[in-house]
Amino acid sequence: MIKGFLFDLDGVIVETAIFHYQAWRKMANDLGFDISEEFNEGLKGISRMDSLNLILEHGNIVLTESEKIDWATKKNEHYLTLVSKMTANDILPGVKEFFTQIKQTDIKIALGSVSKNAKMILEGVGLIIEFDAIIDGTKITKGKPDPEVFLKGAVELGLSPEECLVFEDAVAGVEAGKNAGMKVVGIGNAEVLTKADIVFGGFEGIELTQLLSNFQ
Ligand code: B16
Ligand code: MG
Repeated sequence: MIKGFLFDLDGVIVETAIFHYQAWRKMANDLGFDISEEFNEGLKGISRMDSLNLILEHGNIVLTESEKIDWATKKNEHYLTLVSKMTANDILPGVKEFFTQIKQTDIKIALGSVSKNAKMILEGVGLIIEFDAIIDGTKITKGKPDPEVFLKGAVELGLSPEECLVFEDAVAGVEAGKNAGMKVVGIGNAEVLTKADIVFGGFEGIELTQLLSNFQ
C-alpha cells in the first residue's frame, strides 16, 4: 500500500530546466562553444558537477578541478538570479490541486531532488510548508540514477521503498526510483520515460484515488 509520495522538483513541481539551460549556455558560450536545447534534455536530473563534466566533454574543453569549481560557481550565481524571481505563479499546472487532494489523506510528502537550491526554490514559490521531509543536493553524495535521494526520503518518512511512489520527469530520475525499488509515475512523455510504471503529461486532471488504484 502506498503511504508516501516522493516528488522530484525541477520539471515536476516547477520548471527550472529553462533557467539551468540559459545559465549553462552562457557558460558554454563564454568558453567558446554552444549547447542545444536537445543536449540540455540529457542534463535533467543530473547533478551540477556531473552536468558540468558532460558539457565540457561536449565542447572538448579540459579544465583543472579548481577551474571547474569556479565555472560551476559562476553558473550557479547566474542561475540563482534567474530562479530568485520565481513566485507561486511558476508552480506547474495542477500541482497545487494535487497537493490539496493529498492533504485529505494520510499520505506523506517528501522532496527528492539533487538540486542544492531546492529549499530556496520551494520557499520562493511558497510550497516548503507542504513537505514532511526534504532531501536535496546538500544531503546526498550520489546523483540520480543512484537511488540514494529516494531511499533517504523513504527513511525520513519512516516508510519502506514499497510504500513509496516517486514522481519524476527525467530518465535518470525514473531510473533512480526504480533502483530504489519504488513505483514511479513519469511526468512528461511516455515515449521518453519508458521505465516509469505509468506516465502523465502533467498533474492537471490527475485524480488521486484513481491513481492509487493502479498500485494496490
Ligand atoms: P543545482 P531535480 C536537478 O534537479 C536538475 O534537474 C538538474 O538539471 C540540475 O543540474 C540538478 O538538479 C542540480 O541542481 O545546480 O541547483 O544543485 O530534477 O533532481 O529536482
Ligand atoms: Mg527533474
